[in-house]
Amino acid sequence: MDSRWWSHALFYQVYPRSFRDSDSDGVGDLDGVSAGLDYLESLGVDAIWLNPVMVSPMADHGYDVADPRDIDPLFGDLAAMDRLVEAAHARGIKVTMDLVPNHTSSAHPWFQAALAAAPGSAERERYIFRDGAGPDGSRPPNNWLSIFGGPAWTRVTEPDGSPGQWYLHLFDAEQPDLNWDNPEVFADLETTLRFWLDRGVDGFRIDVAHGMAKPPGLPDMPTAKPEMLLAEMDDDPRFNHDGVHDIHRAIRRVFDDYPCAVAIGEVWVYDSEQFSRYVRPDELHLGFNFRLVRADFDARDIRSAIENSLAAVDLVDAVPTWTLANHDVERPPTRYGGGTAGLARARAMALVMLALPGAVFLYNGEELGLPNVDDLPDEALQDPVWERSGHTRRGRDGCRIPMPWSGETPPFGFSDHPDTWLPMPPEWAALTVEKQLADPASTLAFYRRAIGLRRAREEFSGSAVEWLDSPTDVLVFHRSGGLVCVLNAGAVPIPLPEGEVLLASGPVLDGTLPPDTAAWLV
Ligand code: TEU
Repeated sequence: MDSRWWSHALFYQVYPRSFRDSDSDGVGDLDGVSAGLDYLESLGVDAIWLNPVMVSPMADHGYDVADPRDIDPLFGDLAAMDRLVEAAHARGIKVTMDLVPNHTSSAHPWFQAALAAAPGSAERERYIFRDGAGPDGSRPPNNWLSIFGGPAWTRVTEPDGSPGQWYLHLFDAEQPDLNWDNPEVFADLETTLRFWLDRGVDGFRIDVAHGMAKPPGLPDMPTAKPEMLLAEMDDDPRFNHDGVHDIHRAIRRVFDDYPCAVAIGEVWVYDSEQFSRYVRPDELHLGFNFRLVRADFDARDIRSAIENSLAAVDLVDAVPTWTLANHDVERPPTRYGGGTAGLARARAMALVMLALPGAVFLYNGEELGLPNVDDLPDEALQDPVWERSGHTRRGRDGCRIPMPWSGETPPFGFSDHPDTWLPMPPEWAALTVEKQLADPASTLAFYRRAIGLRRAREEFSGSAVEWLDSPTDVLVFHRSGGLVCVLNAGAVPIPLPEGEVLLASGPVLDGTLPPDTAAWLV
């Protein structure tokens, strides 16, 4: 078996709550994923990345893990996970899980023990507890902010009832940060890694892989503005502390016992050189590079995202990764302007992404061209961001709506339960898998063709990308295997270069490529 299968794989991200519901409770689950495997096989995916399915009170939909070595009953049980891995492997599809090493749930037995123990105890040393500032310790120990809003510290009541210490949580208060200086923390993570890898899981996406290590003394943030995106500042002390690389090396040593498994880090680090450190030969196999996600639909911006992502991995001879969507960001058709133009641009960007060398990540529903759902009523909102930001940020629910499979009315075959965990818009009747499979001009049919060509054609080989001359609003690149990809991000149609059109994301007439459209040529 090819141990570097991931270096050109198409990963399909399954948000388990929203893929398919097998037990009629309105929330997707593992048997639902198994039931969708035929669909994923015909789409042409090589691997699945499952968002967290471990035991969790679901304060952040599974990113608050209370038992990392068991499945949450909402999603099934260990037997359901084993069934999924077996059924996926039978189809040649790998299964990767999500690992959350930066924090646990506040319901984790370790955190409960820490609350019950005294300041300075071994139990508290697994997390980041500090005395408060000010004479009575009533102010947070430093000025760090939670990514979800508000201070990154919460004060506890000591077991004797007195006002107590504060603990650090870079995300929700239900997600206390672990103390990675404590060797027990890595030992437990190693047990978790081996637990799943021994069961046949093919690897992990590692959550907040630029977190974990904290600088000694926990110095203040230089400027603490709310709503700061991660690693937007190079000097943000909350993330990307150098000590994180020792942690990745230790994780990699475990992976090296499983030569076909892959470790993929979520690395919100902008600087190319800084990013490259995470994918050195003894650290992560792959790192999510989010430059393309952040690029506007603008030729210069897109080219710079691609060039920088390639340059970052070139520094250390690693493999690039590409992604346009995930469960944290606005869905592409909406991000690119919405409506017909937004969808056309999302399709064009899919061709750009699928033309590039390396691993590609597709987020469930992206292949259907699903837009963000931005008109959810307040009472439907589930993302902790809504509460923690004091109702100033609506959060990420709009990109997490369940998948429409079939039929004319919600829940569109996703569930037998009329009330899905997030409501589904009635107008998605036009976007169901069923309808799109029957329509050769659908977005789904387009993705299937594109993925099929990427898999089958030899022009999609080679790791070098060369930029060809083009007008300002146009991108043309040549992949060393022979593929040419043209993107028209401008306002007027352009003549296509010489060559046979393999596929286009929109209508190509008389050798011209309309605006908001891309084409593959050989
Ligand atoms: O995301 C970490 C992270 O960086 C995001 O919070 C990101 O900054 C934000 O969503 C951008 O809009 C990971 C998971 O992907 C996310 O779903 C979790 O909420 C978070 O970790 C905490 O575990």
